[in-house]
Amino acid sequence: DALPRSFDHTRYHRLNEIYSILDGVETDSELVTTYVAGTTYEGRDIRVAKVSSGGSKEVIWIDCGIHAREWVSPATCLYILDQLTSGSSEATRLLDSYDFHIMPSANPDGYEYTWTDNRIWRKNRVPYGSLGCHGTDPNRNFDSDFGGPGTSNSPCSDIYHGPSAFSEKESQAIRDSVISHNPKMFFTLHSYSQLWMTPYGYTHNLPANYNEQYRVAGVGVDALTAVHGTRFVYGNIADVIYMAAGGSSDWAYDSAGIQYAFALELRDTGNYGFLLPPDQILPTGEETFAGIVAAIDAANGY
Ligand code: ING
Ligand code: ZN
Repeated sequence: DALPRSFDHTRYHRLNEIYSILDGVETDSELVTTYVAGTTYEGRDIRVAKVSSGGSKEVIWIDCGIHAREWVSPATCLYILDQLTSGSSEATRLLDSYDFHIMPSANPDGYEYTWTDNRIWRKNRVPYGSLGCHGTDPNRNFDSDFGGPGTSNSPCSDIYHGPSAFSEKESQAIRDSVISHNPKMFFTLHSYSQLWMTPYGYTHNLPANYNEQYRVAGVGVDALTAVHGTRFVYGNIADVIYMAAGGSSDWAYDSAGIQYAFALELRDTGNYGFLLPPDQILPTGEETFAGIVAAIDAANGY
């Protein structure tokens, strides 16, 4: 449509650019309001864009960038926000039934650190312990078998679970927003490995509705692959990647009661890894959006 657009999917953005884009779309689009879900240790806002055509509808939750170095994840949240505010017939159809809550940078302190100091930093930046180490892994800090397999109690580890469940502002922000908006579906976007994952990470046991989550994941993957031929593997976290306790999607399913709780690993399979070239932002966004739309429709029984 004729509205000014502030999106640029040809490069990665610093946090202030991401937030300027949110400000721009909030100003330009009647569909968008933003809110602050939390404030980090270093004082940065953790912002969420709510996309809604009015009324109170079922909610779709999408968070990106919980791990700092996975740059294509925030970029993909911005692509999804662009699509949902584009005025397309598909966006209109989706917004007739759903409100979307999109958190493009769930770990802003870590993300900025990857731009200024260490491109492959993963965690947040809170100092813990006597060894001068920084950072808790927010995706080990949820109350889903906290401290269980695939976590570390060392503040120097990349998978440090933190001193207690929900000790961190980043996990608190997701918890509090999710609980208050009660989404029907939960998507958390990581990179890399090309996986569409269902609970659980903390155990090889399967959740009660595993067959249904697996069905919807399969529909999502088929639609994703149809766009550019990108192959994804799907299944439960513990089997398709590794055991990992304290993850957000396990918490979303077990504690928040969300029946569709997916963790996606976007491009690639390791050729570039976290350093995915910016010319892959657009195709990654296109295929991921197609997959998520198909999964939403599949969960609605289409
Ligand atoms: N992978 C995820 C990680 O946190 C994951 C995999 C997802 C584990 C959901 C547990 C729950 O290790 C990356 N690349 O971060
Ligand atoms: Zn990750």
